[in-house]
Amino acid sequence: MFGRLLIANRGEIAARILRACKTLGLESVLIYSKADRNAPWLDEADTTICVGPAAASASYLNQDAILQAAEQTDCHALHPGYGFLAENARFAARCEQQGLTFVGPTAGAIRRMGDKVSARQAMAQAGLPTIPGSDGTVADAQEASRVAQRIGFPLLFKARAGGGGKGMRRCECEQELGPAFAEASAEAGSAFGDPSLYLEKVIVRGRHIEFQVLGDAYGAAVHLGERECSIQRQHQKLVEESPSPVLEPSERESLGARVVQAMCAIGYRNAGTVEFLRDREGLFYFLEMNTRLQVEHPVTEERTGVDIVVEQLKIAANEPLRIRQDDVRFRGHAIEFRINAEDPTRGFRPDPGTIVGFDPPKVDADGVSVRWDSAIRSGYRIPSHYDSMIGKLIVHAPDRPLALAGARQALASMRIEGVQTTIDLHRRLLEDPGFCAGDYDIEHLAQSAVLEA
Ligand code: MV4
Repeated sequence: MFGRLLIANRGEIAARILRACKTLGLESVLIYSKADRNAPWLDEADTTICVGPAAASASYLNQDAILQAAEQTDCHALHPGYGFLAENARFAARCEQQGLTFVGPTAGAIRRMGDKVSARQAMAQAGLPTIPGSDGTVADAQEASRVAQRIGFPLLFKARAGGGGKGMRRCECEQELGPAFAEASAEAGSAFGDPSLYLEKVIVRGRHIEFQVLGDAYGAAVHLGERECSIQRQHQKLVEESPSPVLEPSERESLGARVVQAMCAIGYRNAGTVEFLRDREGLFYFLEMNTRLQVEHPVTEERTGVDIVVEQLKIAANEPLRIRQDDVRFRGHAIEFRINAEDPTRGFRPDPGTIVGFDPPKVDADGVSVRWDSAIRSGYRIPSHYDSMIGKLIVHAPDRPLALAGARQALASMRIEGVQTTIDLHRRLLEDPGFCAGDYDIEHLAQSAVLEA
């Protein structure tokens, strides 16, 4: 294991990575911006170092400042967390050039999966089903029209450099292709600096189901099962659970095996997530691969008992994976609720401010546990410069009905005062018949009464 780790992130994930350092007896250095100088998660670090002013572009995204901080504090490795620089291939390459181990996949794997066209090609070649669509990018509406004749409507233009829904346009018919191409291309160009587009057939009312994987430096890989993340709003996930209410154990085994095979085929190293859309007939299609630790990783940790961050650190230190696929056991049901400081009466826009009262979630039921991944406390002032997520409530129970009952208890017991949050939304979701029955898809939340505050 390396000697000292730079944690290049903030908030709950900085606290989470710090916890993994303690588990491994690893020294840690935490970076922070001026806006975070009194932040609660800094208290636990061995060393802290300021990397710049409040604006993320000047601090948590400031590659030069972060690389210099690593050098100054004599760190041997860097964990990027999620967001910020976690999927920046150039940054990963710069770390390695400096002799700093990037805790994540190689720069090459990040680049390959960040390009959604090459990701699709790589995964198709590695044996995963992909959504019918164009071979590579489409140059203009004429080419799109030829693809449409082959695969039919509705179609989606997607950005090659995309993800998160930016640069996506849906077309119902031939006449829409021209304007949709122009809009999607312009949006992709300004958002990603790359206007290239590709086409896919629309999967209507799909479910978003993703597999967690781990791969080591010696070509071994395992999967840790799936998470269902279909409860989302404007491409922001709000609830994630495992198992998916619609995945049979035999399907988990067969799809999981294909995912592992694909990871071996591309030589994937460290933690990753392979996303699928499941259509209404139950068919799975590869969507994207995320080459980072994800926000919702605790759902998998609760269900498998594997500490994913500890595994990431061991893999980065060139230790072989000790987990064998046959040893991975899936226990009970885990569900995560993202608690964001957002105002439901104002379209869930971020509601930063000072937390003046805080009671953590509690549950008292046999076999039911709560986990609260957060770095807030009473008196904490949420800066306006960053993401609005302030904590994650994770409930683990023997089965889904008990997990939902535990979640109702936990959400009733917790209290955050001073800012508006998504707590009430989750309380209403737990009364929604479709959600409670496990009968939902990516459009469910928008079409339910849950958002009506
Ligand atoms: C799709 C799709 C339907 N059909 N692709 C949204 C963001 C990007 N990651 C991919 N996305 C989608 N791609 C085809 N061919 C529907 C979505 C989509 C979505 C996917 C996963 C989770 C939430 C979503 C919300 C809206 C749209």
